[in-house]
Amino acid sequence: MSTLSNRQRFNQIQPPQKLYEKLERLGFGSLRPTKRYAWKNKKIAPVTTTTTAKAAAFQNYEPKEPEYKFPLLSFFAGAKTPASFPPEDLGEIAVVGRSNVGKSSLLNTLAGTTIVRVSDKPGLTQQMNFFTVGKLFYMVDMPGYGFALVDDEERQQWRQLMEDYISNRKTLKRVYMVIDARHGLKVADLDFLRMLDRKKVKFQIVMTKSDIPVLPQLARRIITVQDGLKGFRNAIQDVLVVSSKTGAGINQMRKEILFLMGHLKSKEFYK
Ligand SMILES: Nc1nc2c(ncn2[C@@H]2O[C@H](COP(=O)(O)OP(=O)(O)O)[C@@H](O)[C@H]2O)c(=O)[nH]1
Ligand SMILES: [Mg+2]
Repeated sequence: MSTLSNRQRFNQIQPPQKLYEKLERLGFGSLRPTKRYAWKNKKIAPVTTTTTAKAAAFQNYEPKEPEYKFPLLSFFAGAKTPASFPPEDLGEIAVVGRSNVGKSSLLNTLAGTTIVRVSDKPGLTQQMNFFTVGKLFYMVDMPGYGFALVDDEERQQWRQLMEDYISNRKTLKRVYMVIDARHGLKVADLDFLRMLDRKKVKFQIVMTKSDIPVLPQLARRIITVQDGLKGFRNAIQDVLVVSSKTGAGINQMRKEILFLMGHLKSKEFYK
């Protein structure tokens, strides 16, 4: 029988080297070069002239990702009932998550704007907000769930609206569930994910505020979140890791969304 607390178990997770390498590529910094992480000390290949040395250097060289940008974000419609959803004329992604996890900030950072309302007060997104990204696709900012200050009846109504939307929206390509990198998947999140699974809607987890935990804690959190997704059929197993504050991971998320919406050729995507 294990006598370890959850916290102790969490701290015992040893994230693999390739996860740290991925986080470094995304812009989350790197581990301090201590003995324990000696493998982190490998040097960048020196500039060389002979062909074989050049080839060797090239193997260690990672081409810089192009910078992906979204076209102009504009507010298109706010909806409190299904009757006010805009027509299903473009592909669409929706962002869900608990209140205050950073959904609106994420949409702003993705689009390079400040037009989505961000707040320190939870529960302010009281309707579904549809934004157009140029004429390419819609992004939908959903009301936060698990918000304690609204009464049960109101919460039930929001839940119903979101379920209606998720069940019936033909152009919805993917739901991004935003979670806080410090906390991982909470009961309210799992509950929502089960609903998405029942409705057969593909979803992906986005861990935001990933600038806050120190790197080993962030890496451990990613591992526990991925473990938590194992039972879900409609989960994209890969977790997106981002910070709206520093911009780390944002380029990768833009790239994946543009690809999903059909605006990147697969050749560009898999480069
Ligand atoms: N450090 C940090 N803070 C963030 C990040 N994203 C959002 N926040 C803050 O978290 C709070 C809630 O953000 P908001 O986008 O309104 O959350 P929403 O309720 O899910 O839409 C605000 O005070 C944001 O400034 C992030 O990536 N890093
Ligand atoms: Mg919001």
